[in-house]
Amino acid sequence: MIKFIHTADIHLGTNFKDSYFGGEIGNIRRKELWETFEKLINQVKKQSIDLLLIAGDLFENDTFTFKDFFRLTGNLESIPSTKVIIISGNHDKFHSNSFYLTEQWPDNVTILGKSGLDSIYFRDLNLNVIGYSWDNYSRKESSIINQIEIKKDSSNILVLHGDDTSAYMNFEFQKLKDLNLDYVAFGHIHKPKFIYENMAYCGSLEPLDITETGDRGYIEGIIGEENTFKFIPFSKRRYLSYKISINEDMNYQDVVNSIINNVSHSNLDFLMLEINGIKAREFDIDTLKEYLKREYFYVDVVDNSIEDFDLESLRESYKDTLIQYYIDSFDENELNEPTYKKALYIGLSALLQGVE
Ligand SMILES: [Mn+2]
Repeated sequence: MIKFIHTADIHLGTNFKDSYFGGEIGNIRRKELWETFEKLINQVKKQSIDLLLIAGDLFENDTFTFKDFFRLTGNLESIPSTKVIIISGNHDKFHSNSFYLTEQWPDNVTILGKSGLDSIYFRDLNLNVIGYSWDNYSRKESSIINQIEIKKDSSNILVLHGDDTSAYMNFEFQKLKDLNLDYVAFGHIHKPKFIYENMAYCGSLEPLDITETGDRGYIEGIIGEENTFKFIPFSKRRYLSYKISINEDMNYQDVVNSIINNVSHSNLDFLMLEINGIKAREFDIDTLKEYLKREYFYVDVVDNSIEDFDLESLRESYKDTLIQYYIDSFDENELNEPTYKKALYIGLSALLQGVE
């Protein structure tokens, strides 16, 4: 039986400078990437994992320092009985000064693909691991797939970084399936996804970009009498996004309830909230923001809602103007229909802005 953990897209060293959060939160996230990676190494120890697969983008070439390298190899050294397989991705691709090529890595680490398609056979596990890495040269990858040879009478795992659409390193999933490998470990797409039951993207270990919503973690696999592969949520934080559509009849508590009943709730998570619809004039959005800020680690509210209008008083104030005619052009009975009402309100907001 072979027990493995499949991870990828950890992006150690990312400084989050250009990210949505940047600044202080970016600094925190940079540290947390390390901490979650170290937690994963502990998990490897605790579960006596035979094989740790890192399918590309382990670190960020531009910002990964020598100190970072020292910290990384210290971690990998601490699991000497685990075989660590690394391929490079587009963010840590090989170049002349690459840590992958210039530095000494711990004995239990194998960097695959230093010159094209590559493999290593572990006799004690009767396991063949095939891998391919990114470098500075662009190659058409479909041909590489034709060169993959599985080792008969042993288990075979393939490690790749790419997808079925990119210009560089693209492969057809079906073709890989036809190779009848025991498992294919993909990196590159940050959202965890099983392509087939034995071919998967583990996703990023921690969500990196604001769009990386939902669970993040790694894949745990067993190759033996029965093969099992399953996703394990593991990230410290999640980025959650929620769009709420409100109406003028909802009071503060209605809006809060709708949010907490529909979005999971943890003070470790980021919440990206978009508010649409029509908001009652008494509704206090700042109180809502303050409340959510206490409930989540980070909250971002985009308020697209339109404040409810008092149509009668507007008609009075703007008697015999375009605004009154505009209001009167809408059928009062149909204003119960939310989209109809919203159309009136959008037009009114525009007209009133012109008046101011
Ligand atoms: Mn990546």
